[in-house]
Amino acid sequence: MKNNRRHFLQSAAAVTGGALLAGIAGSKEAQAAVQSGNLPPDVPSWMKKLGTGVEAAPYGEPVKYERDVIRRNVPFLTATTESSVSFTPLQDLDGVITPNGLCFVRDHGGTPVVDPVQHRLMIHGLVERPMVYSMVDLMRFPTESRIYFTECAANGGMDWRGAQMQGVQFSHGMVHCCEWTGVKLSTLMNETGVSPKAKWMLAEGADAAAMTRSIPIEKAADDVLVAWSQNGERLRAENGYPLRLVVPGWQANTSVKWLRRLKFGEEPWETREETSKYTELMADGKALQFTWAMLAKSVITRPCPEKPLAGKGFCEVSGLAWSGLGKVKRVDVSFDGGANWAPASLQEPVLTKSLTRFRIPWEWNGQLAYLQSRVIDETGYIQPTIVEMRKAWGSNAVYHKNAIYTWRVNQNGTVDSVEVN
Ligand SMILES: Nc1nc2c(c(=O)[nH]1)N[C@H]1C(S)=C(S)[C@@H](COP(=O)(O)O)O[C@H]1N2
Ligand SMILES: [Mo]
Repeated sequence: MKNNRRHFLQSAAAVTGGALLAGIAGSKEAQAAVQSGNLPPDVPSWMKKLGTGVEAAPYGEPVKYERDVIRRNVPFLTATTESSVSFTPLQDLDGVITPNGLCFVRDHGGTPVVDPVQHRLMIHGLVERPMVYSMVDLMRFPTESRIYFTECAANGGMDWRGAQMQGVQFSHGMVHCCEWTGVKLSTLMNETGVSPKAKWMLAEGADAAAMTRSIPIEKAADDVLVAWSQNGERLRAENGYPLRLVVPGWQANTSVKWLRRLKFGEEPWETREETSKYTELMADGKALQFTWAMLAKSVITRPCPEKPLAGKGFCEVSGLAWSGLGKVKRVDVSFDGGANWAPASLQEPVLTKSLTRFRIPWEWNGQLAYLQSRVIDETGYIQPTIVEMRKAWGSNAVYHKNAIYTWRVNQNGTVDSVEVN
């Protein structure tokens, strides 16, 4: 184990010298392509005629070669496609922003198609000036754009009792990270004159599930957005068009989509989604309620089962880390199942409650390896091991699993999801 670490440090030093990169050039595919006549020194077929005109794609789509970069679902997870979830293909993404068409979708009653002209947001309860806003009204307020991750509380829940999801798309893909634009909820709270007596806010969606959650007033007044844009364009129907709540760092269930009503009151409403669901049954038979923040988590997205290693030698290990409590401070990576750790580099800027990309160079010697990542956030919270989690949460839990995750790299370069404890 100690030797592994020394080996790692040596290879990282060699990489900065650039010498190892020579080993990457000239893959078998590249050699084969040269034979086809479509690569240098030949002039490829697509250089011999004009390309398509700009009007061919008034709204751009990915090229046909990227057709398998899609959201996917797990048939055994949910009974119907209306109450279901499709997962973000984390293995195919770079950087931290999730493209709109690839953001995981979790619907409890299907995606409604809401007419923005008819849509209204009602604000009432303990307020001085109850209001019903149209989309045109809302869009006249001062706006903000903020980058936040959104993670379903159930992300990773299928692996609570042992590794079973063969792939990062399904083990970690109930998270996305977008630049949201809208009006700060605090602006609307000032505008409607929320009473000092109000301690809670109810948010209700305009879908068939009428998804409804209670949110404490301190959070509502802090960093919550009432958003109509996602990565620069209007929301996608499945992510809440024309209006959604964005509750940074908290379980995504509180980020109510198709937002139609906000009510202020003195007590939580004890809705279905905060009593029979989204509570955590502990070992003693009691349940935790209102487990809001998504605690720090990280995962290596390359390599992973969907992205095996191409060959021995240099390999950049890359992944994502996030914390619902603030910024990512550090990510460590282990190549030997947690015996030794080395710090990864973090892509700047590191933003609060956003996905953060980490990277670390690795020299793979063709041997079995157990890759893990471990995040520490700015509050000092350290991502726990699965053993620590089970000790704290018992074995009934489903939500909020944020344990360190392990990829076993096999000698043939394939990658499996395993549990190390
Ligand atoms: N109105 C409404 N809002 C909702 C839901 C829903 O079913 N209806 N699902 C919630 C859950 S459980 C999650 S994880 C997030 C998912 O957001 P996304 O579909 O934009 O990824 O939306 C939340 N907001
Ligand atoms: Mo969720």
